Amino acid sequence: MNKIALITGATSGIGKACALKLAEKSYNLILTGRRKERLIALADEVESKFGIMAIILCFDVRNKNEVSDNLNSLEKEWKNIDVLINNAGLAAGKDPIDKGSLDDWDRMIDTNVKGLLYVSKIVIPWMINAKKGDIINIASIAGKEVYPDGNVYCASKFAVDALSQGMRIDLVKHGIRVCNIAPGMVETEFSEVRFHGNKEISDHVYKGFDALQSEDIAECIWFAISRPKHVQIGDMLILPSAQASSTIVVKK
Ligand code: NDP
Ligand code: 8X3
Repeated sequence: MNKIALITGATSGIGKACALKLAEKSYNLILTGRRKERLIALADEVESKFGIMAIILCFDVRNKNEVSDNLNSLEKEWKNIDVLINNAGLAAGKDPIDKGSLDDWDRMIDTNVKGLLYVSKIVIPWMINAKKGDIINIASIAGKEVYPDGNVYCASKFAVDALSQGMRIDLVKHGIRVCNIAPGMVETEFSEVRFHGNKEISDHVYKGFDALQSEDIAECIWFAISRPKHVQIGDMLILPSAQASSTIVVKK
């Protein structure tokens, strides 16, 4: 059987680009997300274009029972996961700390931190058993520096950064590599989600400069996982050339 990658949040953006990149590299895929039609369409696409096998699991990473029921339902050979990409995540809102919504805060913390943990908790023992594996956690530049009105989203991504370090420390003895991926601005559905579907605001975010595309991040992830066994890429900060920090972006 080909190598196997499990990608959370494969219905869009970075997760979808990772699916296409790894299918091109002959990985069999476990594609997860909430939007089933998109998962079906992507599975069909990668199977027909690249001749690999893809299975879909439709669940919300915030729901620990859904996570464990779906992942534990995998057949034994599909539990032999080589690469876990913890990508599902979002920002909800961009408000000063005194104005933020509790619902937005719950959504971000439950998805970006607890969801990542729920998935990892199931997959890590399989990797330990196999004495191998790559875990890719999609953090953010927002997990390296806090910016105005970023408060809770930044906190959730600082948590992902800390979890990447913690996983690396605890899993090194098992031969598992952990890579923290910290992108700057990537043109995906991220801003549409963040601004609750307000296209007028979200369309503006990536205007006036060449934003990163999802494929740029997938390429970096492929670089990390395709290093020889003795090389571990611990952390990558990936920015558009027009971006110097969370708040400094040169726009035309
Ligand atoms: P998209 O909105 O395009 O994709 C987000 C993905 O996450 C979707 O596939 C979505 O699937 C999935 N997702 C969200 N919530 C849940 C949930 N509760 N359960 C299961 N899946 C979920 O955004 P990006 O591709 O940009 O985001 C991917 C990751 O990259 C996120 O962690 C984000 O924080 C991070 N990131 C993004 C940056 C950017 O500028 N775009 C920069 C730095 C980091 P579905 O809705 O079908 O469930
Ligand atoms: C997404 C990048 O700068 O919008 O994590 O927070 S940013």
